[in-house]
Amino acid sequence: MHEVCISIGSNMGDRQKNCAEALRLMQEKGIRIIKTSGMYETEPWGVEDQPVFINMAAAVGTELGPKSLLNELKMIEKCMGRTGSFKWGPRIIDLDIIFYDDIVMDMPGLKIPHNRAHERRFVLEPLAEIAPGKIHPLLNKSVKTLLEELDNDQNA
Ligand code: PH2
Ligand code: MG
Ligand code: MG
Repeated sequence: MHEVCISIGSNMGDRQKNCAEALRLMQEKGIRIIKTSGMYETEPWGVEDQPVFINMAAAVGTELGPKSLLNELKMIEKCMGRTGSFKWGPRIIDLDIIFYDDIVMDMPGLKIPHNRAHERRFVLEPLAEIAPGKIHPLLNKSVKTLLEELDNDQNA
């Protein structure tokens, strides 16, 4: 079984319910939910003029390869009513693969680790709750360390 860290976000509709529903749908598709963080209300990053987000993290177990898992997650997003918004725009649900075992891959549409995870508090903070010791395979630093570095960065 492969261990995958997923970042979950929503800033439209009933945000808590959307995150919970995404977890339920993952489970329904045979993705094992190992651990989940609490839900965090976070200020929008990138495009600031949009509703605040709920973000959380989940550690899951799956036999699916990275690409198949991504397809399943995209199907869940679509099934929950996500439509094509603009980049960093508002969404009902967003399911991002942050880490997949210790894999490093760079394909069009799928970069693992997620290419901006280490710069984003809304990703690192929930993740640090459930997997503080997880090592970023490119930066060779733990999630906890990356979050601390972000805390110390005046510009973050
Ligand atoms: N997702 C984005 C862009 N900005 N900001 C917050 N706070 N949380 C998100 O999940 C988020 C964001 C694009 O995926
Ligand atoms: Mg995202
Ligand atoms: Mg996404």
